[in-house]
Amino acid sequence: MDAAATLESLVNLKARTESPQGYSRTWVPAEKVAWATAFEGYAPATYTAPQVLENDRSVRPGGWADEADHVKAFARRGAPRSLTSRPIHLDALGRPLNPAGRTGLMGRGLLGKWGPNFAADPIVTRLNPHSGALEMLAIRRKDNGQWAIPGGMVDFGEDVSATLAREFEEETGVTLDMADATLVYLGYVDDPRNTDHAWIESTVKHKHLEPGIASKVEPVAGDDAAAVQWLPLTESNLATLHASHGEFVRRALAARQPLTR
Ligand code: RP5
Repeated sequence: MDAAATLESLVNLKARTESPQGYSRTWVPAEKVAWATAFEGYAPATYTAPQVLENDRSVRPGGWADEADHVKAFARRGAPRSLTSRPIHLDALGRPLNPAGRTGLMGRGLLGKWGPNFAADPIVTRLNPHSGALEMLAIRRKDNGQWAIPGGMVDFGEDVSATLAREFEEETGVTLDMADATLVYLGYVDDPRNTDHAWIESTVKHKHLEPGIASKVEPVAGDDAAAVQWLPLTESNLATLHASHGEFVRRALAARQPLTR
């Protein structure tokens, strides 16, 4: 399987139809999502959340966001580059354009960086010791109440394999070596926070726990999670996972070897 195969074909379903607090999206019909398709009068609002502006790392030590001025940000850290190695196109003002097309909102919204914001998503599965059902250790997100892979954002300068293990531990309380996990996806995430100028790209890895290891796992929800549990990977659960997480799990399961109890 091509781990870098993109999910841009989802035409920003969640990035057009879900609006976190502060977002006021212009409606973009599916057939007008592609930048190559003319959309006369398309002039959505511009929004960058106050907490993003407060975390401008050029003025705040330890800040996690770019400067408000994208030209200054790129002068400091270089032009934005995608995990997929595909070129990132710029608009007339030099702002990076969402590779999946229009979202109905300009600016960075809740995302710190102009262009791609890198995340890491650890999919950890087991077979239920009683029912034999395949399950994933999942968290319920505090921001939208949806079940999700316990992933998170890559810190400045952090190695992505360190992010996978760190986020998994922060969200679930479980320490796990992710070095031998299998890469299942690399690229665009249809996240509700995406805008025309800022979006999430993730490195997704899968690790299946054998019964001896899985039985020792004692999950506890971290500060960022409302709840944590072994979630049965039924079609209905996959369909309601946060962002593109259902598709990530489908890809992980399609790539796996047959599992034994
Ligand atoms: C998702 O948001 C990514 O796939 C990742 O799971 C997550 C990162 O954002 P936070 O959990 O840090 O808010 O789209």
